[in-house]
Amino acid sequence: MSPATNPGTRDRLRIAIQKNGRLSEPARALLSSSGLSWRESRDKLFCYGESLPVDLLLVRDDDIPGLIADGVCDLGIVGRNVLDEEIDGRCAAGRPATFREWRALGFGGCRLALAVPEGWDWRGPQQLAGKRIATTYPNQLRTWLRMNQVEADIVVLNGSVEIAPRLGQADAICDLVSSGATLAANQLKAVQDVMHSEAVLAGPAQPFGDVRAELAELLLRRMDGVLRIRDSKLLLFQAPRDALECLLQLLPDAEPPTMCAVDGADTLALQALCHGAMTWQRLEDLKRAGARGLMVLPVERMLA
Ligand code: PRT
Ligand code: ZN
Repeated sequence: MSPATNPGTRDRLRIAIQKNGRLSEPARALLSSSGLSWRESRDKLFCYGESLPVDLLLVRDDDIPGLIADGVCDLGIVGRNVLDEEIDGRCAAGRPATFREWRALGFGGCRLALAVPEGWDWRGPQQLAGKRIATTYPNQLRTWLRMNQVEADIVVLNGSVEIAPRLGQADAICDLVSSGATLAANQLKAVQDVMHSEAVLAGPAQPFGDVRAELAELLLRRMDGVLRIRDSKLLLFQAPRDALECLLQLLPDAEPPTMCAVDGADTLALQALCHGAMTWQRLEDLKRAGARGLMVLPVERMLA
């Protein structure tokens, strides 16, 4: 059960995911909701697909673009920040990437942002001219600086970027931000977004020429089914017929509901697939508008 390295034709699909980290659990959850199950190798580096011929390679996220480029893996789940950094780097070196983003996956959201000391009065990108900017994303920062016609020094660090200004290594930083707590703890403020990131499915720029094409298509179809209904809920309720118009206005994110008459013709039983959050506030609004017996059910999967 070891991962034979054969970049040519293969009859199994191999997907690289992060071994440990922010994206590992959600990536596994998405793949298992898409119907995959595996047997894990003893060294926990490889998972052999049991339900479908789709195996997993568990790696560091930074290695995923290279593994796809080298044909060791067919697909990968990785942050767009990591993927674009590799793509920008390869373009700058005059060897365009042979892989690309296939799908945005809706988890692992964050942004790559420029941040400066809190005391700075930010007036725009030109303020960075001649300054030193610390980052682990030099290629994307270089692209952004070029687009904004700013000449600045890029200080490449492997980690702990947020403390570089305090250590005197840099004047500003370009780093990932999600809640902003790390910046605040280091007396920095985000002033400019460089890119928005989330986990993405990455794959080759060219289609597969063998059975992997069908497997990838099947997987994408299933993933799309899972992603489409990720925040969706099935709403069941009854309502007087004359309240229908008002109730439907409160459900702008719902698919056209299925209805049937109960108690003669005056009361309707409705079932609607809603794509937005079904909060208590919304349920109370629906109740006030005449809905009764409201029930919110999770939706596990959907095949259109
Ligand atoms: O070991 P390996 O190399 O695989 O893992 P890693 O340590 O490089 O990656 P990991 O697990 O930290 O992150 C994996 C991916 O998660 C990243 O590439 C992003 O796509 C995504 N992601 C989402 C984040 C964040 N949010 C995030 N907040 N990655 C890192 N951070 C860090 C950020 O660098 C900063 O240090 O969290 C800190 C900021 O967080 P806030 O909430 O204080 O703003
Ligand atoms: Zn990493």
